[in-house]
Amino acid sequence: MRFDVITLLPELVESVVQVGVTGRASQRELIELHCWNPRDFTKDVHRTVDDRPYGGGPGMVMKADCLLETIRAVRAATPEKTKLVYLSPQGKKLEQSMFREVSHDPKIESLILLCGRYEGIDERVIQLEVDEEWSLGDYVLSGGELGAMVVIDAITRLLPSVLGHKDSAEQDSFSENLLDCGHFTRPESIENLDVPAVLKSGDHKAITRWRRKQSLGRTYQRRNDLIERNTLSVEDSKLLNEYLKENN
Ligand code: 4H3
Repeated sequence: MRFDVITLLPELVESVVQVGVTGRASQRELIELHCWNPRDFTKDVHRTVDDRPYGGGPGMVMKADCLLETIRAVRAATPEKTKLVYLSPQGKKLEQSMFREVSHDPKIESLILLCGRYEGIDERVIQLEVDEEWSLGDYVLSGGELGAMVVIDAITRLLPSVLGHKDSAEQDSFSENLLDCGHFTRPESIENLDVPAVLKSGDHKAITRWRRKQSLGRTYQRRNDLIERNTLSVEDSKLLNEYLKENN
């Protein structure tokens, strides 16, 4: 997968391919990141990227001209099968299913991620060029870059052969709209808190069952909206009832 990010702060976005899982994926050429700075596409001596908003008010707006020039250059350098996404609080709230779709869709070979700064970008750029608007959630950030980095990270770890263990992405939280169970490693006891005995039993069927029960119970208690979204199977309902009985 190829990511082209349009940003006034390329150093910030590039850090995502310098470390961790995304860093390794980039080294192994499973992903490619290219940053494009609209400042490089200005034509005036001051390299102006922003201007005052029509109608007045505080703050500045990113100018359309350098953004359109940047987008034109990006499109010339990228595959046809692309989607241009603007990160903003007005967008569709991101969730795992959207990342799963993009990571599996053969019609998408690359993503162009457009990051605003200041008060935002000239609305006409959105009308002319943006395919989708995506949001991290109901809060305002000083730029879209963190959103772009979230998108790159979340998609990269779903690409085949990025994660070491074959199904570790499928086992994650949200793979089935459920929260994850708790995880434990050595030592067996910390300040009188013991690892649940079943996890040391070697009984893999019992372990899978315990983890599923924990997932269901935690989702019910913390994010009931996720439970209400799908109807639980008979077996899952039974497990959830057991969890609720065991945990008062
Ligand atoms: C995305 C971007 C929040 C989100 C963002 C989010 C700066 C968008 C500017 C940038 C506009 C003004 N804030 N919730 N900020 O995903 O270009 O909002």
